[in-house]
Amino acid sequence: MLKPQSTATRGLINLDGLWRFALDAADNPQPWTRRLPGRLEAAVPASYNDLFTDAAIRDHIGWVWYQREVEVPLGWAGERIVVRLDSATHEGRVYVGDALVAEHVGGYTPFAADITEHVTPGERFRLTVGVSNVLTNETIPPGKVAVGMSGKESLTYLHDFYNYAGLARSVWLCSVPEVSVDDVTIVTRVDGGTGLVDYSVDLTGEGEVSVVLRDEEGEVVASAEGASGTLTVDAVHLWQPGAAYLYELEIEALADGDTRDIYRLPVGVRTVEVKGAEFLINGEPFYFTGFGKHEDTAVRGKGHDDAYLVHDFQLMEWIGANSFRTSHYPYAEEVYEFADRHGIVVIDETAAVGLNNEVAAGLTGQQAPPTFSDEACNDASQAALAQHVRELIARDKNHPSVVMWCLTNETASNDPASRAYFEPIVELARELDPTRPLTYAAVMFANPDNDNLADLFDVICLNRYYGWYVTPGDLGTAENFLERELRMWADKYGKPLMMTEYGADTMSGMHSVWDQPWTEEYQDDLLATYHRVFDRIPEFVGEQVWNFADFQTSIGIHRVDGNKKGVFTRDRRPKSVARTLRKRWSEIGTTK
Ligand code: GCB
Repeated sequence: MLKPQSTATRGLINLDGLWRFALDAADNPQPWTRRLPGRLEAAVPASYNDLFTDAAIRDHIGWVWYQREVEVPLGWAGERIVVRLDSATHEGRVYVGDALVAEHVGGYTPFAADITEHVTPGERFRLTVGVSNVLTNETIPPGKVAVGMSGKESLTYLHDFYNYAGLARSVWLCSVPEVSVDDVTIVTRVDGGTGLVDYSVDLTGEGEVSVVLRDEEGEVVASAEGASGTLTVDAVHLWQPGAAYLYELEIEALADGDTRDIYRLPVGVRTVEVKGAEFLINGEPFYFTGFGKHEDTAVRGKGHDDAYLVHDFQLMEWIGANSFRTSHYPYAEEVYEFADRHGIVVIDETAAVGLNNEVAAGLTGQQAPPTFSDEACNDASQAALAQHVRELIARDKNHPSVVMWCLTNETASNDPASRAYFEPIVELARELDPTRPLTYAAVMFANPDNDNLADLFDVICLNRYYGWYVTPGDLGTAENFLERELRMWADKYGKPLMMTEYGADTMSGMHSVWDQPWTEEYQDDLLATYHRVFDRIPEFVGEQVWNFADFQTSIGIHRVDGNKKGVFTRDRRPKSVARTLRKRWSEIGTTK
């Protein structure tokens, strides 16, 4: 479903705010059939975990319930009425009154239900949403409910960021006309100074389509009739990294000559291409600077927040970053819209993180059970990832800021079995979007000799921790190891290479005159070491530091109240390295 919007033909009510909240409980079966017990209220959008002081809520495994009353406007009679959840992490069930109207698995993509049959304009209804935080080997990302010796259940997973859950994004009630715009696909091309906007519109119901393209001043620059076609924009103003420009496509659905629906979409005209070892945006070599990020703040967890959105982008601009990766899951749609408007380049990543049993084993010293097996990443997990890729590309395909899909973070690509699992996923992504390059972020166990996936992708992204997990405290050896490895990748594949993770945990305020891991100086020196190497490799097209900000993790002996590899603290104060990056990235700009 297209992102809901309010136009002359569409009504939109935001259902964010305080909802009644309760944990699932054996003594309250079918909680959607009545008012939730107790007095707890949860904020939407927000993860529920850190809102309450009760450990039983934070550590709860399974379903929780959100509930509120909703009144349908009288004026919506005759329209289709839809409830849309921007996400429910990780599984959602939506009830209108006693009726189940939607079920969705996958915590970071939207879903909707047509509830016209269940509601009456002018009347109120009870909206109940169940959300489960459970991860299994067949969810993306995977996880496991384990029972400890005391009989207590715990949820384990192979990614380090905390498993925040709940309604972390907005919930909407929408009215949509019978004849309406169901989907739009935009592909842009450039021919000299002329922009070509290929559009294709799907309608619900029988009708005709007419489209108008306006520039930022509101002047019509092109128009057309028909469900698909190409709009020609003379003297096109391109969407450029650091210099966004958005046209607006107005799509009108008509029936019997009358306007039935209007939907508007921002359009950035730009091209993306990988040529040899270069990553080209609008035909010009682009060098990525920036971060792997997280959706993570105190109290809200993964809850979307416009204030943090604005502030994070301000900090990225201040530091000279031109891009970020949505590590390790699709972010709230508002984030991409903001990037579109502000010329920030996005590598859009799936939630396929932790598909690698060796990562946990590497830390425990144990032998890892195989990642690609009936017990772990099996056919059902692959089908879940395929569905997730479909939902991600359907949701984000029209954002000019999105220049590449990252299909997985740190899977076991050193395992030959990874190929059979990922080859169909790569084919699917190429079929769904033939216009954008594909990548994956390769784990440190995968090197040019044992990796089984690199040839399937357009850009090789590496996550490397020389000087941290490998040779901690010894940056001289780290520099040698890094350079040797990067040259091997470059020589073997001749594809663009970039670093999507490098960094060091750093306690803000800790200092030393020596090479001491955890100090601010060490973070600065480690990054400088990497930068010297990057600057010596011609195939190198980008550097994204791990991480933009400190973030919450599950409990672990190598984590001090979370992962501290942020260039900013969790409350967004710069560590010393921020000024070093600011100098380097401001000089680089968009091309090196
Ligand atoms: C990685 C992961 C990232 C972790 C990071 C770390 O390789 O991709 O999610 O947070 O290492 O700091 O350990």
